Amino acid sequence: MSDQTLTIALSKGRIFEDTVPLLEAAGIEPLEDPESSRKLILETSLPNIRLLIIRATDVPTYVQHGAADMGVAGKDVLMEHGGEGIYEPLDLAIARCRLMVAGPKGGRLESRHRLRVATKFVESARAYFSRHGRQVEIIKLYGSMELAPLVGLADCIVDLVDTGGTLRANGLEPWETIAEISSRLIVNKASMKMKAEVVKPLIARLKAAVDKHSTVA
Ligand code: PRT
Ligand code: MG
Repeated sequence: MSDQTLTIALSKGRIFEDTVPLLEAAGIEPLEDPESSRKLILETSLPNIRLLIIRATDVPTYVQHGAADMGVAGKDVLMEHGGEGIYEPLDLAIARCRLMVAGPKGGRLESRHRLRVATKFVESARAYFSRHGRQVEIIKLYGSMELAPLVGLADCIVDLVDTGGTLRANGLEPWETIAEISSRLIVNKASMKMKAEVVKPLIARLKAAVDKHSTVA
């Protein structure tokens, strides 16, 4: 029989917090809290299932290469990664937000020629502006994108927006929506086949948890 232990990759913070109730509904309880423990590998109440705690943007990479069998990642992160070697069987409907173009209040996208766009979502931004036939110069940043238009580094930004509070606090406003974002369950393509006996029932249990959760909410 093949090895039926299962490794699930997750990031700390909002994804971990929103995924734990779904895992618990599927019968999997983490034995430690990553916010208080420094461990990167967490055991669970099921001896054959463990969790890896890694950076959100690294989750698809671990799953693609089979270092984790499964993972939870934002659609934003998956769009940047490209999805090679990965199945995306389930929308977990958690950590929802929008990927948006945003800029200074009262500014307009149409009025500019070669826009300078600051973002960490280089692939999604490039694809979006090219779909709309717009010439842009993409400036790659790793965080605090809101600062870029304020100091003349860029005309606008592409970033995730939830409440809009971060934009407002910096004199910016949303201009256009690129995509509705939620977190997805992802599965390594080989694990889906080789570990079908544990992977498939777990996907089904998580789907039931998501369905139940979304009818309550
Ligand atoms: O923090 P780290 O650099 O390790 O990685 P990360 O920022 O990718 O991880 P994390 O945990 O912050 O986000 C994980 C995932 O949560 C993202 O990939 C998204 O899919 C999802 N998500 C949902 C969000 C938000 N909502 C969100 N609001 N991720 C980030 N934000 C940030 C946004 O970038 C902006 O700075 O919150 C700010 C905007 O929020 P509002 O409410 O002010 O609009
Ligand atoms: Mg963050």
